[in-house]
Amino acid sequence: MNDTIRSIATIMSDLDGILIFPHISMDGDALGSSTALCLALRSLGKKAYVMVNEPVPKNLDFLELGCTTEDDSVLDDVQLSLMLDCNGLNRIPGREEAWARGRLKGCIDHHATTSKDIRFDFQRIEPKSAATAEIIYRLIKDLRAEVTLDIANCIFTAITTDTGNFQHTNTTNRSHEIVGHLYKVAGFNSKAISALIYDRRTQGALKMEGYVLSRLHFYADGKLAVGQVSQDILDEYGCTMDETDSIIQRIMSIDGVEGGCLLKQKGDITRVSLRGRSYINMARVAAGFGGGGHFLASGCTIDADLDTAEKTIVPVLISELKR
Ligand SMILES: [Mn+2]
Repeated sequence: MNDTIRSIATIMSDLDGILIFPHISMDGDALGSSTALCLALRSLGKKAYVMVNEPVPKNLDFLELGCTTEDDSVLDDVQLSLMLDCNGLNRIPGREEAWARGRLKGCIDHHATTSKDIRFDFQRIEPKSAATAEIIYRLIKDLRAEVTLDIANCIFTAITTDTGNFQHTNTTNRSHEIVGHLYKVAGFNSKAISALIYDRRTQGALKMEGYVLSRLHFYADGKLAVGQVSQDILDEYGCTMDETDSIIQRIMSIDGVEGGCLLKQKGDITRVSLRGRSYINMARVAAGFGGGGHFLASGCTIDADLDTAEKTIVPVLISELKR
């Protein structure tokens, strides 16, 4: 059962000491939604932090804004632990203890794959929202907090990244409408923010991307494309894993590709990014490996090296293509 945004605003108005939890491998929506809400709560005189256990990605450094912390004991009294852009403990690994500190537990998300490991005191899950930030923007309005320039930048980043710059099928009238409102915030400059997000790549990152793209494996008459990113390749070009995020979009730009899969070495295991063009159910594929996500964009982890992971997931992807 979904709670209304208004009722969530009413509950939160009476609370102080709020820890916000974005999902692991935070992206523009997870961090942007979290920071936007954190700033709004602080503007209302409340103590709030975004609880993380990994560094903020380089291209999103302008969204940090003094909100993130890795310190479990940053607040004496946690009245609310709030999950954003995710809805299960498997999405906040390493932060379970901090999560448990909240006397109330809440969740605001747009992922349809829900986990049943937590009983939330309130929740709102809108699978039709392109970004969690579309819910957060309305919540900030209902909290009667001002949408400042910093908050506008957070919301814009969240929506532009989760919609693939307004190109994915999740983009709606409302995505544009909310962004339309952001243009009215004094100082808002979408070009400048887009340049911060998308146009700060290194020469090495482009070369690494070229290396990976020139070695794609194609299956099912070219309908499935699989790429591999090893730690060695990242090291050779002086890159970090968060610089591989754009590769999957490049894969999906190939004519005829219905399913894209990028395998990324993380120590002894492989992280998997999955994208679909129109009909392949990538949420189901990811769920089969203990991961999660959306119908056309999901992710999971396979406890194996890159080649073994590829041999494991390719048959699943091929059979999903045929369903
Ligand atoms: Mn999201």
